[in-house]
Amino acid sequence: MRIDIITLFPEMFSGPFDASIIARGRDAGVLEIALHNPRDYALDKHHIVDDYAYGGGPGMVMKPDPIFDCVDAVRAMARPAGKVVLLTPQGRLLNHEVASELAAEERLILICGHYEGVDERVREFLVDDEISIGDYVLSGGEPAAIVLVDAVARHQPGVLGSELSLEEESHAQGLLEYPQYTRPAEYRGMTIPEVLLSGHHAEIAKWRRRQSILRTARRRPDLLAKAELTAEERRMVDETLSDI
Ligand code: 9D3
Repeated sequence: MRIDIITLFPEMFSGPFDASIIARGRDAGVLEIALHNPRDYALDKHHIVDDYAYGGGPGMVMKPDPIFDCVDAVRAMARPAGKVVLLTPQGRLLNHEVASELAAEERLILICGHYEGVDERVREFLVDDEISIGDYVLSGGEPAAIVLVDAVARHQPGVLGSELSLEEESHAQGLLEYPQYTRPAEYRGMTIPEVLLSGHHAEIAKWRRRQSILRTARRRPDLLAKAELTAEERRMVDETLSDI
C-alpha cells in the first residue's frame, strides 16, 4: 500500500514514522509513505498557502490552488490514482471498521488541514472521503493522519509479525482487554490472580473472558450492547453489576 500525505508540516511525521509499527511496515516493504508540502506548489513569490475567508470571520483558510496542484502532481507520481481523504473534525469517526476499509485500498492520498480549514471547493471537487479521529479539537490534521496511518498499517500483511494478532483482535472485537501481568508474581506485596499461576488453561480462558466482559460492562456499556455474548454471559453481567 502507498500513502501520500499532503501537509504544511512534514517534519511532524519524522518521529512517529521512523519508529514503531509504521517503520516495520515500511521496512517490510508493504507500506510506502511519501510526504508532500503544498507550499512547494504555491507559485507566488512568498509561497502563500492561506488567505482570509470570504465574508469575513476569524482565522485563515487554506487556499485551493496549492492543494489541487499538489494532488495533481502526486497522482502523476504513481498509480492507481488513489482515494483522496481529508482529515477534518467534520469527517466520519475513525474506528476498527473504517481503518479496515481504508487498509484495503492500494493507495491513499491524505490531506491534512490547518488553520481554520480548507477552501470548500477542495472538499467538494477533490476529496472522496472525510475522517475525524474523535470529538476534541486538534490544531491540525497531522496528528490525526499519524493515527490513521498507524491503524491502517496494522492491517498490512507482515506488519504485526503474525497474522494471528489481527485475528485475535477481531475475535475479541467489541470487548475491552482482560488484565495482564508479568513477572514477578509478587511485587511490593502486590500479588496476581491465583488462577494465572494454576496452569489450567481452560480456567484461565474463562477468567479472562469474564474480566473482559465485566470491564467492558463497567467502562464501555455502548460496546457491550453490540458484543456477541451468550445468554449465560448476559445473566452473569446483570448479577455481578447489580451488587454495586
Ligand atoms: C476551534 C476551531 N474550530 C471552530 C471554528 C474549527 C476547527 C478547525 C480546524 C477545529 C479544528 C481544526 C483542526 N483539526 C483538524 O484538522 C482535525 C481533527 C480534529 O480537530 N479533531 C479530531 N479529528 C480531526 S481530523 C483533523
